[in-house]
Amino acid sequence: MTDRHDLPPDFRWGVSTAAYQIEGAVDEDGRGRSVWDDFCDRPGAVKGGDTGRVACDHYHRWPEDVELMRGLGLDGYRFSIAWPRVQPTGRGAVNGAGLDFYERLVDGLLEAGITPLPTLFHWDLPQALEDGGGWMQRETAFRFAEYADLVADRLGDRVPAWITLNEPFVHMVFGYALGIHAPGHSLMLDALPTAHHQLLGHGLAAAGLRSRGLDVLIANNLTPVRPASDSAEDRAAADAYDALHNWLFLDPLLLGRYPDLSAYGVGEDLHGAVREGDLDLITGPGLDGLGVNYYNPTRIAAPADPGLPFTQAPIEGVPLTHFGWPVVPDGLHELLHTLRARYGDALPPITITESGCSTDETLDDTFRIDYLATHLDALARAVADGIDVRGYYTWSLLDNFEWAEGFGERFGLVHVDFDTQQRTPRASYAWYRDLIARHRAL
Ligand code: GBH
Repeated sequence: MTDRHDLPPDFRWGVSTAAYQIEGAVDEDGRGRSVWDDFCDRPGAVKGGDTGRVACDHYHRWPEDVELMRGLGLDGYRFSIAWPRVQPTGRGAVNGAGLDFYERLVDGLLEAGITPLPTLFHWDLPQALEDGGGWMQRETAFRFAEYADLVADRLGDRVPAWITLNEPFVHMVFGYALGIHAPGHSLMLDALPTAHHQLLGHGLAAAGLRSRGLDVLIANNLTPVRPASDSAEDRAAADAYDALHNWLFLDPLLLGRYPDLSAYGVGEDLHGAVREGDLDLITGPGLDGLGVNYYNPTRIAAPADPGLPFTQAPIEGVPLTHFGWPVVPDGLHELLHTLRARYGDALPPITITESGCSTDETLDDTFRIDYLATHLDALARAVADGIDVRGYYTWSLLDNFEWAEGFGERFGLVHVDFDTQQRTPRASYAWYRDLIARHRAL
């Protein structure tokens, strides 16, 4: 077991969650409906018919959850704010009772010595905005900035750093291209305007936050892309995938331009979504940090049939998580190097805003401990190589509503019994707590 003396003394330790996955209380205190409420009502949309209606009941049990965090000795807690609690229809006056909840949570965290790191959008768009086209509509970007402003009005005096969006790639692909997540559209490449509108929303919100002296991050799920072979076809396919998954959501932020998507037959205006001056709005505010959600690398081969310029190939010979995702800690090291090589001085300091794995219900989760330990080894090697990584937030504190998988995939340091809401720390909870304590003592 390592003491992580290889990470800087001010390295920050955290855990991550998201509103719809833990809060429950979907009808309380004036909360409006989100796209996930509607999506969960669709027969067959979520495994087992599970919904986030109650989830971990965190809306009521947050004091107990903050105590669990205090027990870990965390520096930071990344959670998300549910837009429909703040603005039930995504526009107009603030719902004070909704913001009160986050104010109680923020004050409880601060009192426990934990810095809140809120994400403003973790996929739970107000359904009323979706009824008007959701992120396919440019208008949604402006509504998002207005909402960000309202939240910052209330909490900006106590919360130093903010994450605008969580994983805009996953939201675009699962939500709008493939129909696996809410709002459940299967637009394939026609979903590309949602990339631009999310990034525009980020830029507009970031301008407001930064003008208040607040730090702004975005949390992207990034994956090192590996060609299935050395063939020119596989390499071209891998480049095409890389552009869509990674660079579409970073180049505009850090380089002020969209990557080449010609392999998709798509021009730099992303189906006409990009207007004159938009890239300045996206790049202009700047980023104080880049949040990286890392789960696994992606292996890509030439397309099996025409339609998309790539096909995903399995990664073999490595352990798989309960979810079936390959465990490749080295991919994190590789990814961090790729980011530095691509962006150089334009790369802001990095925080790992999600990293973790699902297991079965076991409390003796040595699989998770190994996962975290080996990923921290890979991270520490990148830090030793001179890459500026400031913190590590594990996904997740609690077992929770894992989107289309329902409650079947468990990512928690803490086990949750969804019948009784009993929380039981797993072995990984004690391991993480001790790791943090030893790092502090160095
Ligand atoms: C994140 O998404 C979310 O932010 C969070 O809400 C969620 O609960 C958590 O992760 C766990 O899922 O096909 O084997 O290559 C993660 C997005 C997209 C990461 C699919 C892994 C592919 C696995 N994920 N991806 S594989």
